[in-house]
Amino acid sequence: MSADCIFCKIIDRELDAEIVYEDDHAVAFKDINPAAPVHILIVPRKHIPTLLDLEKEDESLIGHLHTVANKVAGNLNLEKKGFRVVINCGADAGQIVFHLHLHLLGGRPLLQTMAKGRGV
Ligand code: DGP
Repeated sequence: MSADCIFCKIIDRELDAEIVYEDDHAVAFKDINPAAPVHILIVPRKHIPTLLDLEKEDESLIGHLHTVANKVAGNLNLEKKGFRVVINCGADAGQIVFHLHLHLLGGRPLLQTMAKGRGV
């Protein structure tokens, strides 16, 4: 846990969030500023600031986060129409929370959002 990390606080229930899934290694909750009808953040319980901070030992964890994304997408009935999974890394990608997270986006066609720059 990192003391001033908002996602660590959500994981530890010090901050409120609408949690839709959790297990021993990951927590998934609704984004506070959704860019699509479905916008879920999937975070590891382990505090890893960015994708660049992944270590060899985290390889199974990053795979697990994608499995969780699939599970949550299934729970929210996104399998048929599809969805997008995005990781922002660093300033040019617009990363604002420095606790590694996957954005799971769906519920509408998303091609236009990439063109407009809010593919998240
Ligand atoms: P990124 O740009 O990849 O770092 O996206 C961070 C996302 O986190 C952004 O879409 C908004 C969301 N977010 C920021 N603060 C909070 C919060 O306190 N609660 C929730 N649920 N989401 C948050």
